[in-house]
Amino acid sequence: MSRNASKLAFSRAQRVMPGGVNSPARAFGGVGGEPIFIQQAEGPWLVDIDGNRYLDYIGSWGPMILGHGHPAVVAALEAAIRRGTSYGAPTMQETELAELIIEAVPSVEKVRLVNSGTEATMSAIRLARGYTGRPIVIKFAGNYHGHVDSLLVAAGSSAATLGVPNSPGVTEGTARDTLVLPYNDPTALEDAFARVGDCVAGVIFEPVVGNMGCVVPSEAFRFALRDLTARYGALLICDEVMTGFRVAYRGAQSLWGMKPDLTTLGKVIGGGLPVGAYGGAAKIMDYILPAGKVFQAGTLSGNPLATSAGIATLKVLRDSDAYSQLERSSSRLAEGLVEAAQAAEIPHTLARVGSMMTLFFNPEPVTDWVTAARSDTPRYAKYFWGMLDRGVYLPCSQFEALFVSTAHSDEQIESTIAAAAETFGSL
Ligand code: KE4
Repeated sequence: MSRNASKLAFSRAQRVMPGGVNSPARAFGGVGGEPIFIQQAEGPWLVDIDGNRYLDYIGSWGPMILGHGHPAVVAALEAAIRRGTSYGAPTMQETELAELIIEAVPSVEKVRLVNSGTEATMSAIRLARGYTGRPIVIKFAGNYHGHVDSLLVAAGSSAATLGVPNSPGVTEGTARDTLVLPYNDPTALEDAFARVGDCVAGVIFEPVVGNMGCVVPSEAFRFALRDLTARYGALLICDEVMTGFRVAYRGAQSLWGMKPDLTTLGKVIGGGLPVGAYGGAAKIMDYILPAGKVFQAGTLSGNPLATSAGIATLKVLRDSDAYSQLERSSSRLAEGLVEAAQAAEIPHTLARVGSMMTLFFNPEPVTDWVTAARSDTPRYAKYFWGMLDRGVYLPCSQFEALFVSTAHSDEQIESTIAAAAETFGSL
């Protein structure tokens, strides 16, 4: 496969943008080599600027659950763009998207639309601090919630200490109010609440982790999250930016029977355009300006193009058999990948919830960041490039999830499995 045009494009991009990309996740840092530049996409396909075609299992890191260029989404955007692109004034589309989200997610009574998942989590944290009057936020190692200063924090010398910055530009003062704990560790959470529980504003977690690879929370961990936050008066913030409308129409919280205080959303609800959202009980959300005093604003929040694409996407998901189709194709893909890895005697485990999954090059089950970090990342990199050369575009990191769309046909799932079997044989 020639990728000369991408090579030239990347060196040009590097001259004008840091690292040649607008998000480090796309820079192929986790697999080596240089990123490919995309010309266009349709259904399950990506086409790069060299004309190479790939089956797309990134789906823009989650949003493209219906595949690229779904007719309902294209029609909605074509109609919307003829009415203008942005007004800076309320529109019916914002209300309609908010109503769809509220109808789908029982724990959400009111919602505020923003432009990204980061804005959603940043605002939810500010709201939790404003609502409770408390400073501390608890997050978990291996969970990513966007580039929010107070969440770009690593665990201190021991996980029991408050956070230390893990990015230049994040001050000690900012990190000081963030406590980083191990995921799937109810005891660590209980100990933390015993020590600082009365100062905790909120606990933010991924209800199915996508950002250390796919990791499922244990029942004991899920119980501890809700029980301890309720007992100490802290808000439970369920970050469904990746899982919302992805793993189920009503989100991962519906799979676990959880009722968080706040939910953050993004990705799928924009249908590929920039939309984020945070929502929860009306009595909490009404603390947000102009109903309340917690400040949050945004020029393009609720943009008419983005909300039109989101509405079209959610209506297709709500009114079709999308999730049973996704379950069928995703379970077949998972089964085929495991069979191929076993046949090649590749040490691995696979975690899947709905149409998001990760094949870990790791013989032990991955339950937290410590176990995830023991994965064979060089081997993952070889797997990634072997699949790319066979026309399959996977996440460019072991610590991400792949996504199946409703546009992936049975034949394309089978050809992906065949490509994996060949690639495993070469590892
Ligand atoms: P954005 O600001 O990138 O829209 O959303 C941040 C975010 C928040 N919460 C969760 C659970 C997320 O997964 C994300 C973003 N996900 C990454 C991929 N794992 C986005 C890829 C990127 O940064 O380019």
